[in-house]
Parts: sequence; C-alpha cells; structure tokens
Amino acid sequence: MRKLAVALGAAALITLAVVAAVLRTSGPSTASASSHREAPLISEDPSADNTDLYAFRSPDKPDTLTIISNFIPGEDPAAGPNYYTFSPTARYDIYVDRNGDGKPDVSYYFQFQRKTGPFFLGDTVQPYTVTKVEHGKATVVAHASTPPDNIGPRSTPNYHALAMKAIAPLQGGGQVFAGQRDDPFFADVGDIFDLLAIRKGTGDMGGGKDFLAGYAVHTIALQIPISQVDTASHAIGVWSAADRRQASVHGKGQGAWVQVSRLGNPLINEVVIPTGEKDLWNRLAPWQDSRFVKYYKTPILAAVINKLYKLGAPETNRDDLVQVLLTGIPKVTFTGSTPADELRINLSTPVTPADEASRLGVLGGDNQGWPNGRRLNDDVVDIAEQAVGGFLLGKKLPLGDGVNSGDTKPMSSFPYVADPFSGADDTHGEQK
Ligand SMILES: [Ca+2]
Ligand SMILES: [Ca+2]
Ligand SMILES: [Ca+2]
Ligand SMILES: [Ca+2]
Repeated sequence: MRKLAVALGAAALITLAVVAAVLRTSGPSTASASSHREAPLISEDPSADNTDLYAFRSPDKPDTLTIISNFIPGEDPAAGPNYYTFSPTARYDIYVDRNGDGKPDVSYYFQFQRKTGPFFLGDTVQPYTVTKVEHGKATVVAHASTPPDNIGPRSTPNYHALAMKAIAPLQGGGQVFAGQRDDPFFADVGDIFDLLAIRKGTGDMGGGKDFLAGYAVHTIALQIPISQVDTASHAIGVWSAADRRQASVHGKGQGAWVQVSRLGNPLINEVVIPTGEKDLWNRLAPWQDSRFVKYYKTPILAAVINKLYKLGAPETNRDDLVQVLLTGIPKVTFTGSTPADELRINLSTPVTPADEASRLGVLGGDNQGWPNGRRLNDDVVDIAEQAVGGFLLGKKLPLGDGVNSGDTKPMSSFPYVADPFSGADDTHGEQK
C-alpha cells in the first residue's frame, strides 16, 4: 500500500486530473460518487448498484429507526420512455447485525415486479414484496407498490401526493416506501476524483459544485420500532446489498442468489479499497472484512492528501480509522472486535433538533450523524476527508469539497428523502 502511494507520482496525478475533467463534463451518470459506480463490475449493472445508505432515529418518531438504502446512480428524470425501475430479477437487501459478528440477525429482502406500460411507454409502478428473515424464519411483512417515477405534470400530476400514497405499513409494526426520489447525496464529484482538488482554500469555504443536483435514485426506506432491533449496548450495525441469481445450468429452476453490490459506510469501496479488489469487496459480507483492514490502517487517501497539499496527514498505523469504520466508536457505536464494514448507530443517542444539527455530525460536536448512523444532511465527504486527515488524532485540517448541503431539503416525515425532480422539468444537474 505504502509502495502504491509513493508510486502515485506526478504523472499519475495528471492522468487522474484529466479523468476528473472528463467526468466533470459528462455528469453523474458516468461519474462516481458516494458509492455510485464505484467498482468495475457493478458499474455495468446500475439497477443493482447501491449508492448510499442512511440510518437514523426518526426525528418525528424517535422510538423508531429509519433505514434508507438508495440504488441506481445518476438517474436523469427525463430519461424516458423506459424510465428507471428496480430490477425485477434482482433482490435488494437490508441487513441488521445485533451482536457485532458481521453477520445479519434481521434481514429484509425486497423483490419487485415490472408491468408492461401503455403505448410506447414503460409502466414505472412496481408491485413488490418485503420478506423479513429472523431466526431462520422468513415472513412476508408487506405487499406494496412503488409510485410511478416523476415523469411530468401530465403523466404524474400531484406527484408528492402520489408518492406519499405509496407508503405502506409493515406487518409487526413500522412502515415502508420504495420508489424514485431525489438523490440526497451531495458532492463535488469532479473535484473528489480530481484527487481532492479543491476549488477554494482547503475546501471548507464553499465554492464547490454539487454534481448530483437534479439527479434521482431509487430509494428503499424502512421505518421499524427500535424495540425490534435494540441491544444491551444500544449499538447495532446496518448494511445493504443487492443480489442476482446465478444462471441455472440445467435450464430449470433458479440459481442461487449471489451478492453483486454492498454498502455500509459511505466511500469505503470508493476510496479505501484498491481498484483491483473492488469487485471482490462487493461480493463479500462484513464478517469477511478482516482481509481489508490493512487498507484502513494505511489509507491511500492520506498519502494523496499529503502529496497534493503537504498537510502531514498521518499515513500509517491508522487504528483510529479501523476503530471508527470497522468496530465502532468506543462506548458509542462499538459492536465488538470483529472488523466489519457496517453503518453503526447507537439507538439511545437522542435526536438532535434540526436547527442544532451539524453537517459534520460527531466531528462537528453533534452526537448524532455519521459515523454514529448517517442522516440525509450529513456531509460525509468533508467528514471522511477530515477523519483521514487525522481529526481523531488531534490533527484538525479544514478539508472538504466546498459543497455543504444538497439541492433539496429532506422532508420532516417518512420517507424523508425529497421528491425527485420531474422529467418534464429537465433540470439536468443544474444548481438549484
Ligand atoms: Ca455502489
Ligand atoms: Ca450478527
Ligand atoms: Ca440532490
Ligand atoms: Ca461537502
């Protein structure tokens, strides 16, 4: 790893800068973001590509946990007539680990159908089932339908009301939503992949461009009573994945499910895992993450920051990153000694009122927010850059990408993620 970092000389930097410049002109559909198109194989299968995962105590219902898992990167709302849908041949998964072993104790599986549309149009309303597996027992806990994609005022009038009608109850308590939403992730993608090129100062002074503005994703949102997943320490881990079936060689029956994408903490496969292992990482489960610990201990991102800005970010022995990202913050999100990439959250941390929340979460003196869960407004790019810069070791560098919030405001109630822009509006990544 160290060798690799040193080998990243000026020529490599220039090459990457050129790549970033190309990305900048072509928009998020070809660019990368939190976990949008981050690995070679999954970038060929966008409908099964996890983009971002969020987990937070619901601000309006603090006795519930909301988990939001987004898929399908860079949806241009105007991309008809076969608009974006969940894949009917994929299985979308949300996993909860209650005992810190990197294996699921409660699993939710989402499977969607696709209907034939009228005229030359696709029908984007998708019936789906939610299956909960716990103690080896599978129960269907919801039959529901997505709203249509936000096509325009003639096809999908009163879009907000249409979308809200698609919220469905979960058997046993809680609710569920699945369908197109605005991508809540915000980042100056061009800059990040220009090796943290920063448009202004060291990055925490604004001036960035949100490359996800105007683009949508497909959201799966679950809201469940905390009592169903709580533990003695109140710390749990969450991750999400997508599976496809293996081909059946006998031509009958169905092959086994194979995981093709996963996501726990933001930006892991993106900037921690080296390119040659990104496809492997997507196929493995959190309990298998010990093989990747070395990349957290000696993060290439720190080497790159130093190369570019000579900021003296610690490049080796980063047990602080191993702790925060793989086993949890001591006394807050610690789930045990098994290194596992999970989005950890302490379910007893009180909800921070919206006007007191910091976009920098725990790094900004707010007890909620990534890496204690992740809220829609958390500025994970700035948090990640500052953490890699050595924040937890006392080296507080004002790093960031200059984009401090998204182009839409989260809703105050479930499913919280804002309505997508309509295809007819055709915003194409314009700044709002
Ligand atoms: Ca991904
Ligand atoms: Ca477990
Ligand atoms: Ca957005
Ligand atoms: Ca930012």
